[in-house]
Amino acid sequence: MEILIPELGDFSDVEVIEVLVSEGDEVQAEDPLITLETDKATMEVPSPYAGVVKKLEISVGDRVSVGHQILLLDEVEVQEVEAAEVAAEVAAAVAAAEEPVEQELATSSSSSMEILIPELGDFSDVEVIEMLISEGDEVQAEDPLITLETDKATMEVPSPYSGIVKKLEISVGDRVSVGHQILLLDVVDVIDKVAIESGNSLDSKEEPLKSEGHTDNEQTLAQVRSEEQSSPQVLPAIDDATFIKAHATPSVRKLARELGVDLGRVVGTGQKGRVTADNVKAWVKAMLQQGGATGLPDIAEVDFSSFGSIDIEPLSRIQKISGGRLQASWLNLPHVTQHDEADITDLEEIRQKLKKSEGIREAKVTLLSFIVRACVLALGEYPNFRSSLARDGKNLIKKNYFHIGFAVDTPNGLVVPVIHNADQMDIFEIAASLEELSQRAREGKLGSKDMQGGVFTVSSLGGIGGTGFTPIINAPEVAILGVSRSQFQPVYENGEFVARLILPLSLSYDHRVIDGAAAVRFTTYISKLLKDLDPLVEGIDL
Ligand code: CAO
Repeated sequence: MEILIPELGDFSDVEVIEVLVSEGDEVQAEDPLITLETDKATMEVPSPYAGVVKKLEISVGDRVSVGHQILLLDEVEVQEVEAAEVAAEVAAAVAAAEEPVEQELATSSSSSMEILIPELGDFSDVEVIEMLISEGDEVQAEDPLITLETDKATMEVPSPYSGIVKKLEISVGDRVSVGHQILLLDVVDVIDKVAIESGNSLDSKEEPLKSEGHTDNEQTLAQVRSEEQSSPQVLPAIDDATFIKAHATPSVRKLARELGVDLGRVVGTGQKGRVTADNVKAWVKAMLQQGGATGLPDIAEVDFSSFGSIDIEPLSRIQKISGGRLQASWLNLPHVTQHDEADITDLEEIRQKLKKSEGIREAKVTLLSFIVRACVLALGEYPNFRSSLARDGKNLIKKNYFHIGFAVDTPNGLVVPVIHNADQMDIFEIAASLEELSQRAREGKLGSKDMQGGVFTVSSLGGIGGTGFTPIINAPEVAILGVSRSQFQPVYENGEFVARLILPLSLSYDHRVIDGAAAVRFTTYISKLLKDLDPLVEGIDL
């Protein structure tokens, strides 16, 4: 049977961002098959029938419209779940995502506002299954207030305003429809009459329920539950503010809620950093193995305001993403840092000459350009440094390409753009690439491809200062080179002390993959390249 893209409301030419099934997979009716993304919302297309996927006809990145073939399905048993009904459901979700939902509001007093159930598409008389706030709580605009459940979906209702919950008017088990009062809010910050775009609120949180459980999920769930009984509080509590903002599809959100996973903590490896179901399951497994969020006792929460005045500043999106990744790397990879030094006296002399020789090439040749080139050569000599450990821990994946990431400090946080095929570039091309990528990084104009595919990362703090540091490996890479500030130092040569410009290097490596001897060979090789120069300046007319 050909399974086709159903009616998509006003949308056409929509991008496929995830294919959730593979050939040979058995699917149940209503299992999600693919995820589509418009500029307003992501949506999953469920299977109208149970069966076995015979042949996939689309892949990630394809653009599709109604009637486009998704796959061929071998029917197991045709449980007619009316294709029309499924199509209508998708269309309703899409239509709601497109139209801004105006939140009704009525003023009950000068500062309190009635917050009402917004438009719910085709749904009415829907059950309240979770109250996410209590009286006295402070909420920010778009924080989730309650969770509703129909027989098809769960959805969270966000707050249209920031404020303090004065009085709750509903409770778990109540059945509500559009216009029903949720609570009275003492509004702190009314930014005009806010229209919440449901693409960012309701529909992006719609979570289709699966009629049939996934054995995998059930097993993990059972594991978590039995673990919870023996050691309560294995998983950290869900932070609704970060949960709601996490980049994930509705079914992954649903799975995370079921498992009690704080989605904001899970590092996504899907397209554009999206959290996948596998990420959620792997995170839960890791938590269970470690016996807790970090295997460490939690840090006590302190009411800082009781000691004096405080300000609260939200982290930027980049800080939240990179924070999660850095923590994951720090906790999962056994880091060792090898410190070393390179004599760059002659290199600096040549670099200064190159800088002055106007018109030689466009880009300014920075020290970092030479370091990147030295890393490329060292990675050629020591391939394990451009490998990754397979997830099962049994194989080393060696990469035959030389894409080098480098850390850039931007006003919004740390980002790591990648110079692709740096081995095919001379020093000027590397310099130009560094300049162009760091410029775009600072302007927030990097695309996801600019930050993907790296095999090794360089983090240079030398322009700022420092004598050494411990860089955190950009996992799943296995090593990162930290560079600190060069200084003239006395070096004993031929019976006397001479002033030489010395550059401190700090190589952090994953000790599961690289042993100490290999690490020091690697840094020695880089030091030698930076000192002896020949391979670095090959082809440059000095
Ligand atoms: N030692 C001494 N001086 C150095 C130096 C070093 N290792 N590296 C750079 N400098 C000096 C040079 O004098 C240079 O000027 P000239 O080239 O004109 O002589 C000056 O610093 C400025 O360098 P730059 O900014 O032009 O180039 P860069 O290659 O040093 O830096 C970049 C580029 C993108 C790495 C940098 O802007 C940056 O963002 N660094 C921070 C990275 C970071 O945050 N890492 C930490 C990650 S973990 O939290």
